[in-house]
Amino acid sequence: MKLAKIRLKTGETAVAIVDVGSVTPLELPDGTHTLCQILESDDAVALVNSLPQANALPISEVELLPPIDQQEVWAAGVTYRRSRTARMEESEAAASCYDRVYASPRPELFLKATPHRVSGNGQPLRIRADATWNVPEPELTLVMNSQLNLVGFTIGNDMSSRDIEGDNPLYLPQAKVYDQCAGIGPWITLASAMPPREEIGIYLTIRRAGQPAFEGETGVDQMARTFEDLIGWLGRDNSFPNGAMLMTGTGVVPDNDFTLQAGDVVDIRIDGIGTLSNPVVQG
Ligand code: DO4
Ligand code: MG
Repeated sequence: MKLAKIRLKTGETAVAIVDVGSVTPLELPDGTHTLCQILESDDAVALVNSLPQANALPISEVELLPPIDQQEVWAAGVTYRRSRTARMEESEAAASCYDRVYASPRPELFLKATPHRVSGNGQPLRIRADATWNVPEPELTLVMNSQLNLVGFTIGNDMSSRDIEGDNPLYLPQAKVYDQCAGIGPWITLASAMPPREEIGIYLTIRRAGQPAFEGETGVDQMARTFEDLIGWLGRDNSFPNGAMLMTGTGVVPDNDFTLQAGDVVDIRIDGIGTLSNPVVQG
């Protein structure tokens, strides 16, 4: 089952079941069930199936909102060999840090975004006005409830300013966290509906003036860590009363001479979920 947050033509927002080409809004009792509350349930599929449903609508008739309520968005770094190599190339000074973190038991984890910095499908993502080398990072994103149970998956775009990060690793929060720095969506696939981890492909296409300017792909089987390991480290002495999302790191990095431009469109497709598409703006 896939669940989306949508805005109807009336302006009302709703949680909806996603099918091929259509969405079915749920009629939530007194508006008391947010997507986040549904994800808290021991059996989200059963809960959703027990709720009254409105008529299905063509997906083209609704606006897809980011499938997030009040969750913090975290990210893991250097979980794929490709990311390790790219970071070591971008920063001579910090090369050994990236090399060490790839192999260390403790992963790199950082706070990526608060909900107001997140863009959903079709909404713009930003490249910083003060950055010169910017890339999208296509990342399978874990959706956890307040107990850090892994309840679903979505697509994340960990927008990154490589010149800022490469200048000094202490600048990482500025390279990663700013307005419209995180794409999340287009919806959440509940865990029971995902393919096995070794069958999940991640595909990135960056379009410029309608033509592919970069294409790349990887598979979650290339990730050096397990989901359980990452969630375990995230939860150490850390509580998430509203749940959390965790981007699991990128295994696709464009060549070093590539930088995003305003007007580019970034499409990230992940098996079992769908495609997250965002236009890029700057400044
Ligand atoms: O260490 C810098 C960030 C790495 C990252 O975001 C990734 O590997 O996806
Ligand atoms: Mg990343």
